[in-house]
Amino acid sequence: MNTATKLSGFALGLVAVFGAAYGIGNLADPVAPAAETRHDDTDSDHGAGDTGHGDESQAGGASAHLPGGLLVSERGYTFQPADAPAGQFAFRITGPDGAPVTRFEVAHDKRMHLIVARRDLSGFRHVHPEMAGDGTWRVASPLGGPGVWRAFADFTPEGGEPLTLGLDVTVPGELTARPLPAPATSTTVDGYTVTLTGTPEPGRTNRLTLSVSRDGRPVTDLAPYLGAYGHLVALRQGDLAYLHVHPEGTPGDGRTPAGPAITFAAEVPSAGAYRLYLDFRHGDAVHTAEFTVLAGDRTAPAPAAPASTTAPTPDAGHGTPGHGHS
Ligand SMILES: [Cu+2]
Repeated sequence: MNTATKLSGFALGLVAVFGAAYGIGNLADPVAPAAETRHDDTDSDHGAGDTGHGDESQAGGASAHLPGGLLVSERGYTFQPADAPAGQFAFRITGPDGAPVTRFEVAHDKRMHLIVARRDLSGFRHVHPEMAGDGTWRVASPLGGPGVWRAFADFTPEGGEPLTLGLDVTVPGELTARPLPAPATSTTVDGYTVTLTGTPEPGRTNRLTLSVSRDGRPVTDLAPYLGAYGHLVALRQGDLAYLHVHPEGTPGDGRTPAGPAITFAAEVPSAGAYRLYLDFRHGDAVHTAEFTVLAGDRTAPAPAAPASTTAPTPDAGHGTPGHGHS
């Protein structure tokens, strides 16, 4: 495979890197976006990476390529909350003309993916709102309790490029801050054990493999969910920069097994702590397995709960973060 050649090109910019998540390797994903979505910075960021290792070229000047989800408004599109009755969450995406957008491309089976996580990285949910004719999206509220939540609208405007906008939403009430769980390579959810191999290193594409078992036996009959055997979202601690990563291979392509392993190609935009959320389907149910991973400098201080939280939250029972992964 000439995957490495492709990767060196993709690594030239963060936007391009995230684009690679959709089209990595020889996966012919029909919704694969063009890697370049913006041309408002120097042209030298693009197109020169096919001949060698371009990893260093962005080190000093990547500010124009932000990870997804950090902005509430980008490229003329704005994520606006809308009034909703109790128990519902509603919003609109307005376009460059200021009017609500009503035409979206289908990407991974849906026109709109709404992901939420509380700012302390707890409470992750991935849901699919329904759009009314006026461009208002509504869904049963996925916000699981008091606190400040980050909502991510992950969509593709018709004829446009994929975009993820982020919006803070406050749920009133008494907040119990939760420290970030320590890095781990295995977790359990709903009776399944999910094991992570691979470590993300900034500045390169990393292969992450998540293997699913139940009762000690590998699960080999995962069901396709949104056109894949797994969906992986990574959120960076500190600013909740958003990476949505899709696996290598697609169900039914004749070479991608239905488990136990789901392999992703991912690149993280910096060193630091990330929370990974794997959505997978087995039978009729969708499960979400969560991991904390550390990228980059593992001699750095261990991640802690955000310093501004009011409650001191000693990391009792979580061991020593920062050196726990192989
Ligand atoms: Cu979705």
